[in-house]
Amino acid sequence: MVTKSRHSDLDLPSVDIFTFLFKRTNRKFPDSHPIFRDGLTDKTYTFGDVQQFAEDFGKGLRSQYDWQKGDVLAISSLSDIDMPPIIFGTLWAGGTVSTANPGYTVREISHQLQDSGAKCVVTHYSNIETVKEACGTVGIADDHIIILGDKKDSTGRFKHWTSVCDLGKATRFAAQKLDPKNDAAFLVYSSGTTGKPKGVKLSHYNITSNVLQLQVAERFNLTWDGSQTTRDIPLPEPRTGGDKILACLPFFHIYGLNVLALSPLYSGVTTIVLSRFDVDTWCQLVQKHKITYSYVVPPIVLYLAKHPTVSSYDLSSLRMTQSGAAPLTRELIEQVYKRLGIRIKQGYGLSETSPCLYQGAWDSWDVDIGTCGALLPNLMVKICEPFDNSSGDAAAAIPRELGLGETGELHVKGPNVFEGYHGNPKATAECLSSDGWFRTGDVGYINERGNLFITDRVKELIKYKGFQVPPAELEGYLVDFPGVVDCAVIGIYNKELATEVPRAYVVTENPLKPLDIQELQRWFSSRVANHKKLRGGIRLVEQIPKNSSGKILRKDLKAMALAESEA
Ligand code: 4UV
Repeated sequence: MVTKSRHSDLDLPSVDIFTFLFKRTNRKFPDSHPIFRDGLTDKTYTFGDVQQFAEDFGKGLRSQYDWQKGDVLAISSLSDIDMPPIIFGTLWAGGTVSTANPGYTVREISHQLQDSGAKCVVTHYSNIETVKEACGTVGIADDHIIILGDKKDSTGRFKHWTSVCDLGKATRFAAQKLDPKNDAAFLVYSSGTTGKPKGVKLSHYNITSNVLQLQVAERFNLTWDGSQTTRDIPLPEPRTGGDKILACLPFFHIYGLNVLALSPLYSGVTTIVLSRFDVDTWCQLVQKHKITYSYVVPPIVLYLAKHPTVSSYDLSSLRMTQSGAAPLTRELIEQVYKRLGIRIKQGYGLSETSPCLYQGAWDSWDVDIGTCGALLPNLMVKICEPFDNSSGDAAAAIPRELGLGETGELHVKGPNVFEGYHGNPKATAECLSSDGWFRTGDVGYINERGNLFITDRVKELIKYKGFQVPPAELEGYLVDFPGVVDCAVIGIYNKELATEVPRAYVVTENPLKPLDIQELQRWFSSRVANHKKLRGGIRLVEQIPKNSSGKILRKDLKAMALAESEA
């Protein structure tokens, strides 16, 4: 059964992101309105600053690097208020932005630089050695590495981002003409339903649509000046200014990129940027800035429920909090509300959907607690019987549709569904049908109020604290260890951390000569980013369960893990 969103369809403009955000005629807030503020230094960029720096940076790219439409700029950095001008400047110059986790090892970042065909890389000074080495392996010269942060490079080999802006000030270029539905604005990396990370091509139209879909989902509750009177949950008195968002999620992940680095420029909500979450600083900033809204992930919710430090702060300014990127139990949401009076709703989406698909509502927060909320406007959904399509074309295999309340795989269709995987038509065909239906790889059901419950996944993906951990990538590393002949990685849920953690099952060449597990752990940890470490441990097994075509039976391994935990 195909279900349409209960919201009326929006009239979605086909326009590039720069024009959409900076040239719109119905903007209510002035250029001088503060949009991004650094949580630690209080350095602030107004809307006008972001636009000016973006244009300067874009012109600098064109004059300095002969920037052409479609060129890719990669950013490997924690969240920083200098990132939005760089992102919008790259888009202004007709480029595509590819964000990368700064915790990546040289091997991981090299893969993304190579696959995306990046021409330039932006990074923070603290990460320069890793990025430089990775650039060396893919042939990007030092003078195509641009540095963020206060420290300037004295060798002149790297460009500081402000020097690129300075170069832009002196030059005259017009913004590039773009095809919003076909030109890629972002290339973010996701493992999708199977295999290693792939570049998810998100067009300008995908992103602008999702920004507008989100505004409706928040029912225009978020306000820049505190003047609206129709909000579901009033601003705390005195209403000094409007809402304030605390941005503690990384801009390099699609969730933070959309809701924290882009959407505030549309809504005008002042966003306080915290580059690295720690519970004390988060609480201090909520108290200091009277934060009214924060986007979080389930492990942060766990801190709010349990951490002793939290109750020593005044967090009463928080009107709403949204958790997403991984499952969250109703029990934990209720604990937080009971302890602190903080409301938590949930959102659900994927890199491939720009990302938001479902959002909890403000007005029915208490009724819908624990669900992922309702479908955003302009979207259609169907719940289908899960099917194995690893060898085929999503259009050829027609899955059986299920009814309301039945549990199955979620398929969605709408303006924020991606264009396909970069340079990988096979992977695209496995999940995106020719008539636009995208299979998410997530399993769930929809209740009679239209709210979504995610209950499982049919795809391989593991989520550690909201970050993607692709099992196939980890398995690829493990078989390189001397003595390992086969392996499989699964996610197991760790209740104390409120997240999945990866666990490896390993077959050794000679069962009579056991592997040194600690050595394997050390060796493995040096090859992967922190979030991919095998925190669920390594287990030696005689064989990996597989079906007749050699596909790993991960469900059997999950059953083994469950039996072990219950023993
Ligand atoms: O591709 P990705 O890393 O993307 C994300 C996106 C998170 C979002 C998106 C919109 C929101 O409004 C929001 O609050 C959070 O994480 O990973 C996509 C996979 O993450 C799982 C699910 O398996 C997706 O396929 N996931 C995302 N949100 C949820 C979730 C959720 N609320 N509950 C359970 N799993």
